[in-house]
Amino acid sequence: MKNQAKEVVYNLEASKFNWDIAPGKTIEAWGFNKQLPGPELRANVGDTLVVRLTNHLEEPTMIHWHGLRLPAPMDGTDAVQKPVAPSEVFEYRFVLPDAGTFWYHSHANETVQMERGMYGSLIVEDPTDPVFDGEKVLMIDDMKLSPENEFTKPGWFVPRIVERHDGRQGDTLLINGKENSVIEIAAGQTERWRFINSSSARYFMLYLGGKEFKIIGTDGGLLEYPRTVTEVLITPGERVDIAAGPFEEGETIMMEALKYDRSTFFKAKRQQFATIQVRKQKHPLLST
Ligand SMILES: [Cu+2]
Repeated sequence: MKNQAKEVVYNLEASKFNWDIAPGKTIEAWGFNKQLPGPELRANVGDTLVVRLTNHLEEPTMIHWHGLRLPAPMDGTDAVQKPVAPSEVFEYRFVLPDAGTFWYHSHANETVQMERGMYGSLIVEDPTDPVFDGEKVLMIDDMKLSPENEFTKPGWFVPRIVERHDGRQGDTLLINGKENSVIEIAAGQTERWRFINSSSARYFMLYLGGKEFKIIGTDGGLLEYPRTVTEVLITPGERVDIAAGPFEEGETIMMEALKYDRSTFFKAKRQQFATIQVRKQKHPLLST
């Protein structure tokens, strides 16, 4: 059966909204469709992606399509596009020439807009992609918040020079917009996990408690051969697809970022981002 190229349409509404990064911990986020990250966009290679952006913010915005090959006027930077003014609508429309893990983010006043959550994933599938038992998209981010859960201004707490040198790195660690999230996988399953580093400065050395996993894809799509490792570096903007599992029932595995020294003022340290919980094996005869 041959796949027909089609038009895939999404509406993205940019606005401010309250978002719980943890129970009782609410931030004023800026984002798309009142979600953090914004909606996951999915299409097949060869499809035409149509995204209608409506700007409900009080300032201009626009969307950059990170990692995609597309016509310059659709690329969403101020070099090629007039920013979308408040209450205006802009339609992005382009063909998806490559399969892989991509993402989108604001490219206007990024230090504010991106930091507050204006990003999401774009997954381009190929019918010939390897098949797994499941798939997850995991967007890595960090936020720099005050004890009152407000976004700190540059120069708050740390001198401006530090942020200028190191980049803005916060101690609120998020996977898909949540602190300390629990990621579930059934025992015996192997899943494709698509990691996207949407932070502005964090070098994320992915580590799953010493468990081996396979790197199957990177920014350029699938690798020719998978590579088995216990850690992999994912730099800001970068994507890494891994095959995770199989794990044993009842296992609890920490998803951590190992320390990675990139000569910053502050010493790099090992940090926990999420917990992986391995659930009961799916029964092949009972599953639908
Ligand atoms: Cu980008």
